[in-house]
Amino acid sequence: MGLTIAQKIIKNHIVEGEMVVGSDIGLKIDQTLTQDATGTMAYLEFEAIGVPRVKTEKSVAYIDHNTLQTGFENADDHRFIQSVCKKHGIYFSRPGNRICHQVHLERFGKPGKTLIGSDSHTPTGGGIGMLAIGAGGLDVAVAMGGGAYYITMPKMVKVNLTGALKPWVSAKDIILKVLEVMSVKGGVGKIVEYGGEGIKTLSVPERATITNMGAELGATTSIFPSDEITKEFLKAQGREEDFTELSSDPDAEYDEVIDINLSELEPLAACPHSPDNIKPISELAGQKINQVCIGSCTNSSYRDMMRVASILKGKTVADGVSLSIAPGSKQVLNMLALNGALGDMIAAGARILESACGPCIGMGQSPNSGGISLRTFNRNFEGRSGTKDGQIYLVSPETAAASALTGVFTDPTTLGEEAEIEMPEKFLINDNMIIAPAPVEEMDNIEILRGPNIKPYPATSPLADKIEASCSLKVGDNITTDHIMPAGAKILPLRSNIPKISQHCFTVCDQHFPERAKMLGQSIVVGGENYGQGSSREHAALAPLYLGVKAVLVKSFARIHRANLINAGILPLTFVDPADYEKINLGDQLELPYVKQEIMEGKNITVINRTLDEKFEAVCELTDRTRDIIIAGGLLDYTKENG
Ligand code: MIC
Ligand code: SF4
Repeated sequence: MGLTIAQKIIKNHIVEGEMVVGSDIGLKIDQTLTQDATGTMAYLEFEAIGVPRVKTEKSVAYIDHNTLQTGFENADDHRFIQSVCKKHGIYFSRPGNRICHQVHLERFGKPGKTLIGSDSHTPTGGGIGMLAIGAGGLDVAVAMGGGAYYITMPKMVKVNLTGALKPWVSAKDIILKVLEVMSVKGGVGKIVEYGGEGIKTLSVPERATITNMGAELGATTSIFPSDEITKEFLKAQGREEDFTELSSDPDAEYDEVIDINLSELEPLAACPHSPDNIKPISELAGQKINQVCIGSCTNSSYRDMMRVASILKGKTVADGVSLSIAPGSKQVLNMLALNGALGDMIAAGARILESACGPCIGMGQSPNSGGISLRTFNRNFEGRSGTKDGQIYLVSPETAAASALTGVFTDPTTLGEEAEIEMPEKFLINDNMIIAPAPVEEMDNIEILRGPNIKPYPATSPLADKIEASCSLKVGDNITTDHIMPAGAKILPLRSNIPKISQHCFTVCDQHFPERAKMLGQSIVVGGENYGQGSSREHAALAPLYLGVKAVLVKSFARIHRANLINAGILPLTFVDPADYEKINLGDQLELPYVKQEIMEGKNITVINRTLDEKFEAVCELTDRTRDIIIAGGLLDYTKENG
């Protein structure tokens, strides 16, 4: 039987297990990336593992999230990361070099290689034919130390693209369509591969928009073939030698096929508060808006920015609308500055932001109360913008720019003729903001620079024979990591200080959770479907760990968060019968009397609700390896014990 693109890369990198859907496989990792909001913790973990020099082909640390320096904390983290990189063999992308995924695609991504990153949008690299997967910081630390990265062998979905996009319809509209078809949990346990004649019409940055936002499907990753278009992109980046061709075999088998005719697509929006709540722009047209933000790792390529500049040229942003623009990389910003496009944006009244994640992660530009904000980003979860009642719509750069000029939702297809955007034959290449690590002989002389806000990894303990704990929180379906561990300008600087950041844990859902959990000493959190969707932030597991959460009992989990819970030594349990969700209330006394025995024997977990006098079962699906991790009290302890 022929292989899919992802199966070919997996086959070349598998070091443990078998390529059978549903089984645990270990992959050799060629490249890693971290960003600064998850990076400090990842490097503390790397230090704790005790490997002196990274063992990957290339590891890069980016500074792009915590760029607002309203206190010493973020700057201290940046300094810490830089010193770790120098000592331990990691490339350091300085603040100002911009967003990790965009820069990695431009400068380091290689078709056929494996990449894991401590950020859920790492699958952006799938646009260039990499097997690029988002993971928790600890998984990245282990991979930097030469350890394998474990996933459950996913099913394969093919998205077959036919036809060609109409003018003004763009790659963002394709992924919004896929989200409409598959939903935010439709990709769990799957890799999404793009194919069909339609892909030949899409440049690498457009493909990367699609694989980037594949994270919102809950998919393990998304990937495009590596073809002539990939080669041209690499050539324009001065990296033609990094090209290898990669395609699926003609007889490759897919578990699911989705057909999308690009010619039939129209501009779309993901409406509040979920990336799969899709409506055509034509249906929203005419409604007043307050803010437009253009940028993020989804839509800030040279092509996107040139398109925006061409729409804004000679016009003025509508009265009552704030338009902010953050190009995705220094390369893009510099090219716009040199070719005059930046001038067109400034003249139109755009507020040019530092090229970083910025508003996407609530680092400034929170909309006004109840404000309607159109963003070219990938997530519109409640409260993520920093304004609790903000109404965030995710749209293409074309829709965003057109609407910024009119002050109402505007279908860009009404704009008349679309300007031709030429992809440059050669991008502006200047890697002066990437610092290479020190040579091995000098590493011992390098001092690691720590700030007072950088606190160690929280204390863990091996799995106890039984757990007696109250339910400290009961939440519903689709709880995101932004609910569990909110971000934003005020909280993000605490990413390297778990005791402090844990005071904000779940406060979006229940302000009293942190103090209640602490008071209870140990507790259990109960939730619904797709618990933990969104970010890869392991803080959504480490803060609960610090607050004494022993188990999370839900109807179903999102992939990365479930792995992060296991890494933190917190039991990820699912109800055998989802109806049992009703048999627990906030504050109920719960008991897992035989938990360790049951885990060791691979049995269902007995749960007793002492308050309601109910008894039922939960599942804790573990492989041999994850079972040992849970018993050891988390991946760090396990790695220290097992080398
Ligand atoms: C996000 O988009 O939510 C983030 C911020 O990039 C996160 C990582 C983090 O929380 O630091 C992600 O997507 O993994
Ligand atoms: Fe940054 Fe937003 Fe992309 Fe996350 S989704 S990496 S916060 S730009």
